[in-house]
Amino acid sequence: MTSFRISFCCTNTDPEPWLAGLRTAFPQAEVEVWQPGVPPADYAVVWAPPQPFFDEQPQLKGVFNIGAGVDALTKLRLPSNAVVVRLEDAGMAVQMAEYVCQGAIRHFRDLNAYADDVRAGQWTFYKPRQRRDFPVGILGLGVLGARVAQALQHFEFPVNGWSRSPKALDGVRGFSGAAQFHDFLASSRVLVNLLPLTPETANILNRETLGRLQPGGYVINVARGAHLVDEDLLALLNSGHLGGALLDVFRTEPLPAEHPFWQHPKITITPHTSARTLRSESIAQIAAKMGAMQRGEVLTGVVDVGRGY
Ligand code: NDP
Ligand code: OXD
Repeated sequence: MTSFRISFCCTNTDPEPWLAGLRTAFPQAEVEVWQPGVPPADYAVVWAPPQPFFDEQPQLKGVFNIGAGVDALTKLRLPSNAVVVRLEDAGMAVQMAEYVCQGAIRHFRDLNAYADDVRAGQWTFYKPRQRRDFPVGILGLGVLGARVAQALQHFEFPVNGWSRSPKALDGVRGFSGAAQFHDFLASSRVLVNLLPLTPETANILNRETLGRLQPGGYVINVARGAHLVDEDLLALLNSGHLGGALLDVFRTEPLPAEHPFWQHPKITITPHTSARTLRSESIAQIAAKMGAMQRGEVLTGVVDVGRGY
């Protein structure tokens, strides 16, 4: 195969192990970290690159995102001929399933309250709850949402799912489109957000939508901070309509020190860690797709930039 150039431009990522992995996968390629002024590349491996990166890359054929969500790319001006490809699972789905299951189970089993009591030296019991009273609604039934739906069923929670197009997943009560959104919310007590961030889904977790969840609802946001209207969540937690929230993603990351989420007794936060990009799995997937692209084969995980995901 003829030589080609791969440019690596990933914010907050140690480049060296990625460069080594990509050079092993493509010994014939020149693989370099992007800096202003370097020669333009044929392929790019990126995470949240700056606009000048694309402005200097008119001949890119493929842009490989080292994450599942592409909202940091779709807000930029992208080269018109480049195909944008995202990670599909690559080891993230099982992490997301374990994270969401632990969050739903901690809430359902009152484990945070037990932990507080034990710290206070108290031996207390809470009344067991009925699983049927805790239907879990998943916003987004894509690669990650479908895996989460499957995992929750092992613990016998009723599971609802909402997607843009209708889906038939075993054991999942499916809802789709705007017409079925309110029914989906009214049928759910725990809400898990696994939507991509697009103009249609920004601010989708707000006072009106979260207010439609069954009383005592619990919100697990593992998608993007800009899906959630922070003040609306706080108002619904403080009014008692919502019982708690587990948040992994925030409008500003790291979450600013003065943000009320840090100290709120009903909110648990984690630092965008629910499903980490795993380097070797990701490089293997990117290498397979880049090879397929060079051979002119059809790829999965190609982003519809106009749609936003
Ligand atoms: P997919 O593209 O596979 O799935 C997206 C799902 O959302 C699809 O079911 C899609 O519907 C649905 N959807 C999109 N737009 C709408 C809409 N307007 N109305 C209703 N449904 C809609 O994505 P993944 O499952 O791979 O990833 C989901 C998100 O998870 C990522 O975009 C990212 O933001 C987040 N993420 C967070 C991580 C973390 O560590 N916190 C790690 C990895 C991802 P349809 O099937 O009909 O197209
Ligand atoms: C992703 C993420 O989108 O880590 O992959 O958030």
